[in-house]
Amino acid sequence: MRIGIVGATGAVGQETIQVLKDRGFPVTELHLFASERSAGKTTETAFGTITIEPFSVDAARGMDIVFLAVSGDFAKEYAPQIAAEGGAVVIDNSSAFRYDDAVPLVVPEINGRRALGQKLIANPNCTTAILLMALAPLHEAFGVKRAIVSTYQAASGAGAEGMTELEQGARQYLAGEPVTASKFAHPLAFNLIPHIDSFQDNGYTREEMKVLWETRKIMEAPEVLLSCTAVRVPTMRAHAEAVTIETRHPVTPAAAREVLAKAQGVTLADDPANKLYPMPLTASSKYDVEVGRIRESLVFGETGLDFFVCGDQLLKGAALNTVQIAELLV
Ligand code: 11C
Repeated sequence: MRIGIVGATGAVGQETIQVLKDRGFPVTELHLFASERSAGKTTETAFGTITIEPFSVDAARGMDIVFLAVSGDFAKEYAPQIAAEGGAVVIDNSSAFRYDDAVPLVVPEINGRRALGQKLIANPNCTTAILLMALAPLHEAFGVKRAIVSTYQAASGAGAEGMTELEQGARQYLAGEPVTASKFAHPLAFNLIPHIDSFQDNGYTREEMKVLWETRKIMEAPEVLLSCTAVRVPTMRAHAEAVTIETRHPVTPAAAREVLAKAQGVTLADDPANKLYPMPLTASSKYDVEVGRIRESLVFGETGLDFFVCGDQLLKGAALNTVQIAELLV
């Protein structure tokens, strides 16, 4: 298949190239599109040395599948043009179309069938995709009524520049220098920032609201109540999330473990006696999302659970999920 990646020089674009290679996706041509600034430069990839091309709608339309790893504004303008009659299938990483009823929002293990026959498919926010790998199987088995989520989000959520800023900030801090911040609202090294994306009128951030909106759409469960506190933490590339759920049907930690052990894309990491639980360092660079610390909720009793999830933000949160969507279409 002729594959195009727009935003190919960014963290998600780079990861997408590698995932296509690692999963043996049938790539016959790979075209990397980026800004005028990068166009003409060559880049070493798992598919060999490739010259970066300036983006044009015509060139993108000539592909079979185009991955968009760019801003929502760019996607809003160009995705419909690329996907229009005779054009390419577009898989969009941004939030531009996620809440559009006509556009499927897909996590293949959960609602992959929604992607079939579609020309424009939205990829969820990384925080939602990682959460739902655990939440959706539990919802199917026990019916999730309400959920409370607290996130611990890695620097990679802010792209390659966010990761560089964390690294530089750590060096500055340890050298006793002032820690500078530009991608993040405050210095991130040795800090936590309860502020991701913009604040909304209800006091939540847009990142927090995305988790609710996208959970309802992907699980096809508009009745689920969920609130989220999203926090940026000084880890590099795996998001972690502490989750409390109230279920419709009784649930035990053992029954939940049984469901999650069978869930695709999930690794149970739940043996506290042996210090085994999900952590950013163990979940990084892995396809599976780790789930552990599963216990009966002290608040909801036999209709509630607490657990911890951790997944690679650039993989299941972005590149891997988009490539899995593409695999459904092949
Ligand atoms: C973060 N979740 O960690 C964000 C990044 O809607 O695709 C992804 C934003 C999005 O900052």
